[in-house]
Amino acid sequence: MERSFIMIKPDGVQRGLVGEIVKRFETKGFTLVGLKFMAVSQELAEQHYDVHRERPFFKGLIEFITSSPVVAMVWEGDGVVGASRAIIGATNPLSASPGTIRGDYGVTVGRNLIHGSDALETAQREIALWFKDEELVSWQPSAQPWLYE
Ligand code: IDP
Ligand code: MG
Repeated sequence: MERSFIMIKPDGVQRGLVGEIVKRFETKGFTLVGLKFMAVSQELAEQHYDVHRERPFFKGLIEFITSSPVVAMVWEGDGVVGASRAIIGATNPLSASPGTIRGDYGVTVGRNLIHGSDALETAQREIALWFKDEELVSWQPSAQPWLYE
């Protein structure tokens, strides 16, 4: 089944939103298959945001992501990559719809609380970058027959 890489950024952790954010993925019906609370190294941050290396905000973004711990997660489910982007909301929290995580809790693009993979291939790359195979647990939630026909 499809998997996505989701990370609660330092502002989400510092603002005490970990439980609230995890809850949104959990109650939607997605399955948690990996989770770790961690400090992010300069190298990992730069690899993760490699596509933005030439952007003017890159330096500030790396400083922000490495400034304080994050929660790195892998969630599984049908259509989880696209659905996660919808749950998260637009990159700029001021443009993000109410009801989305960024729409409900953020006010500025440089502090937008959470990352979610933007496509299947990106998800595969990011999961491999952040997690070892043995850190991911394949399991069958007992609610599965009540979520999928
Ligand atoms: P996304 O997180 O919604 O996929 P991207 O465009 O991939 O958005 O940008 C990655 C991250 O870089 C954003 O989530 C945000 O933290 C940061 N970022 C993007 N654009 C800006 C900007 O104009 N100023 C400051 N930070 C930005
Ligand atoms: Mg992105």
